[in-house]
Amino acid sequence: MITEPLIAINSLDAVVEDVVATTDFIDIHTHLFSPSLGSLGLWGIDELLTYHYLEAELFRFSPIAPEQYWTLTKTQRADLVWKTLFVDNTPLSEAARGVVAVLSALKLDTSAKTLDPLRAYFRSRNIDEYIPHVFRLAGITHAVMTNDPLDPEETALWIRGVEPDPHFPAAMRIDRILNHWSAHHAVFAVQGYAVDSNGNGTSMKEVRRFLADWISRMKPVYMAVSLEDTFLFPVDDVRTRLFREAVLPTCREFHLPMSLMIGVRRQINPALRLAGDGVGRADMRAVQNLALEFPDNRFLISMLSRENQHELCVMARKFRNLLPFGCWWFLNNTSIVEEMTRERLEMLGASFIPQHSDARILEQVIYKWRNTRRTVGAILAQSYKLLAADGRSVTRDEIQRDVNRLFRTNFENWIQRAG
Ligand code: RAT
Ligand code: ZN
Repeated sequence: MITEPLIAINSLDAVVEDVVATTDFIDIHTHLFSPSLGSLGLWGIDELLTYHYLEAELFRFSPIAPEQYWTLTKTQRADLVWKTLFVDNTPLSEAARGVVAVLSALKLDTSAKTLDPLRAYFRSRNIDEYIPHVFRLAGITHAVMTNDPLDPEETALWIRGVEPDPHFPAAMRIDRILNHWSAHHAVFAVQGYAVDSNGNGTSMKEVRRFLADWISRMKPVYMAVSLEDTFLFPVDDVRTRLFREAVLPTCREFHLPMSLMIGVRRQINPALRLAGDGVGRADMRAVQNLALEFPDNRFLISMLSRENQHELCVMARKFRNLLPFGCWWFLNNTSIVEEMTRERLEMLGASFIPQHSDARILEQVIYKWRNTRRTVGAILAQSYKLLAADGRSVTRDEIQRDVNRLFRTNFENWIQRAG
């Protein structure tokens, strides 16, 4: 019998780096769209530069007023961001460095003085060949979308019929239902569902019918919501009833996990539009109460505040129906990803999902996954070194098994497990 060799401590960095580099990942939360959803999908240099993470940074370096910025065309905005953050200043931030990494991976000029040559490159791409090329550069096989059944632009496309794309699984995002019932319940009526403003009468039954209809249309791999830092459960409100009587029973009926992304403070500076959201520490008792009351539901959980990360690990040790995932949004910076990943490995072993990209623009998956491989790979190698120093060396197969779990099969099992 041939036995796999044990990896010597001084080879661990190289072996882990190689395993991480050669394993295809699943990107479990993005804002990308399949080509079948047409113009919703964003890509190219103008979109990359007008990413809201960079717009927030623009206003720190440029005197332009947000109101004036929004009057510019997208091309003018991209020019201003490029000049401000990439020519007049060094692109040191994570989001700015990301654009550089994308251009470099595509073999484009990272120090261009004007955007014209870059625009010409992106214009000449054929999207059907370009998407697989970008996925290959990013080392991913799937990008899970974020699909809103109450977004007028998106619903029109789904109702007309969307060709399912195996590389872009859908995720049904129900913020408008759970967070803004009073503003959106009327749209249910337009789609033919009998609900009222208080969520009484037939409302819960009709929301279930609505969700079931959209599940059959979108075939989502999970349902999702983002929740504010002040989110509490249970309380005496429509949202608690929606969770209890419509959303979570539907998840159970269709064997779908529920993804909760908690801790956002929406629109703390509305003048910045999409870039105007902030973060706050949340009360983890809401997660505890959900996990305890609904043992037959599976939850994907991402907390936005750094201060909630340790509590989330403790919570996941108590409730097997919680699967922590990602270093979300403001946490997706090398220093914080390092800290969170180390903490999660120490407390949960390989029973979590280290990262998702949250990409809004196609090419961002290149830099976001490159960063993840670099940062998480080094931390994983360090864990194996400690294990070896304490008396147990590992084989390449074992490393491969862990990397598969972290970046593929924990998710696959979570979405496939019945009940
Ligand atoms: O990371 C982001 O791009 C945010 O604007 C949000 O979209 C966040 O990821 C979310 O899904 O709500
Ligand atoms: Zn997101």
